[in-house]
Amino acid sequence: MKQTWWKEAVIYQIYPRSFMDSNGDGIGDLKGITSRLDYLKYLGVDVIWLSPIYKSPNDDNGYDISDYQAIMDEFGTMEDFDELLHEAHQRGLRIVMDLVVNHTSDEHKWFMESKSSADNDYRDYYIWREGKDDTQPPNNWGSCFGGPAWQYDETTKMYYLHLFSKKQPDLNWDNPKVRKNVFDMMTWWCDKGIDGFRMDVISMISKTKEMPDGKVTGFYGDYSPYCVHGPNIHRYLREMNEKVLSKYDIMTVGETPGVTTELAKQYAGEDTKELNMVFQFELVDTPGKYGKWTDEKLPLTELKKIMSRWQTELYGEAWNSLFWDNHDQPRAVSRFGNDTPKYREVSAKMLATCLHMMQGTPYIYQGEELGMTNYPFEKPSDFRDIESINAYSEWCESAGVSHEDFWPCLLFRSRDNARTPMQWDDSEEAGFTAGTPWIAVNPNYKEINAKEETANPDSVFHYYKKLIALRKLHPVIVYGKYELLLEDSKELYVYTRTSDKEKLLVVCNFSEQNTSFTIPEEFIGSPCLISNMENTYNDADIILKPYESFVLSNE
Ligand code: TEU
Ligand code: CA
Repeated sequence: MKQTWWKEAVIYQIYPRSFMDSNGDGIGDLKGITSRLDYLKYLGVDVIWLSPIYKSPNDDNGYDISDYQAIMDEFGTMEDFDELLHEAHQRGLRIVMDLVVNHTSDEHKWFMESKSSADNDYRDYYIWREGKDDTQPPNNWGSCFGGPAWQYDETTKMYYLHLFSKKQPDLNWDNPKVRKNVFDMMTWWCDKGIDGFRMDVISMISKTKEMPDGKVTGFYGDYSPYCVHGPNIHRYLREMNEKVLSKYDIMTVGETPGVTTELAKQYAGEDTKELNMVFQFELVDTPGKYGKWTDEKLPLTELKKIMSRWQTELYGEAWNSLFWDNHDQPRAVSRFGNDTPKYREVSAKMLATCLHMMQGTPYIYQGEELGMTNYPFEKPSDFRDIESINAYSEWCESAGVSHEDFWPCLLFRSRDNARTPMQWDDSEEAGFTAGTPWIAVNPNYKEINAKEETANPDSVFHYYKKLIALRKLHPVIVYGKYELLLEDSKELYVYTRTSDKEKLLVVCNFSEQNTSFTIPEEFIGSPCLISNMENTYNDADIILKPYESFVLSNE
């Protein structure tokens, strides 16, 4: 297996709108991020992934871009960006940009041109079709954020495709001019000195020419057989690699909804010359009661099966990202651990142990290192996210699901859980802003905040710091071979990592019960690298406390 810096790195994801506000307008910004770089350096991460910071009307918080080479007004200026990049590099931190090129904003100049007439030079930059008849869109596809995936446009009396909101028209990647424009723009950022790209829904850029109705699931037809891993996807990625990526020492991670382990070997194979790693959702996108909306936890045996398949099938062949949460997911500790005061810290540490000892590049989503929790939303108007707002109206107001049934599902899965402001200290608005934040601060900020946790050596923060440091000392964490033990246990997640020189035993109690465990012979008397309890692991037969976890090394 090739050794590379991006396999050894730990990535920290920043959602700029909610990270740090420097000027009191209630919206996080670039200067705010620069002011907190020392905090990230102290934590020990290597790379920062910035969610989009480009000019945008913010229909989907920056994932709808109207100018790829300008900064969003609320976030600052290009000078602020240059300063951020410079200050990051001064500290040995790299910056990876979000690249959103499946779609643009409908306010992007390409789209304004494209819709202005059917023979405009930019017409073919997007995907236009005639309706089935005067009143019906070209087919039955539904968009990711609710409603149809087609929007009628008066000017030319045709429909355009938008797999996300109607303010996010899909680009036509079959047009070589689109590819050239995108590659030139990427080159421009690389020449500025950025360190990589996280590519938004990159598995969806190539669409089939035929666009038949999809199988109806929920309210609309499913577009995925025609738009996900489409006919030219690998050709376009290899072209991007050849024309841009291969010329720089950068890392690339493809957000690849729908990817299987087989396909990952193509997208992010050791030698396929496409991307460095995939970012896949098999664990977090398990279907629920109402589409993605559910309040049910995934059983541990199921979780282990999914995780283990990615661990074993990619070994030596392709590379994966490791994450429990991001800006589209609920908070890790609320979803996979236990966010009650009694177990929040210990279960957050257990989850971190479980993930950071696996094969793949770990991602920490802002606030996860503090054990930040889901938000106690009280009413529909508390939500800011287009997906949550549309889902509530689609399921409750149109489809007649009762508020009582849907509400717990929305609370459990809403993307806004991850988007509440970073909790810096116990002052008003958690030290995030001197003004009124664009989305409410979690009321638990007096107990859970960076100031308290950086000062407390037993905090979740210091536990993450220690895990990151261990990764630098023990190559087996990056390159070792994974093996699952106790497959059928409903309480324990136990696995080993093995290299020529060292073998690790990773033990995590996912349950709220005391659970017995026998340490395998070969690890008896082995030193403990990290544990979330005051415990020594010298005896073979032990009782694990709720959410206890530890790692032994028989180097
Ligand atoms: O998300 C893509 C994606 O697959 C989402 O549908 C995701 O599964 C969903 O948000 C989970 O609820 C990316 C970005 O990460 C997301 O923030 C954007 O809204 C989306 O693309 C459109 O750009
Ligand atoms: Ca601001």
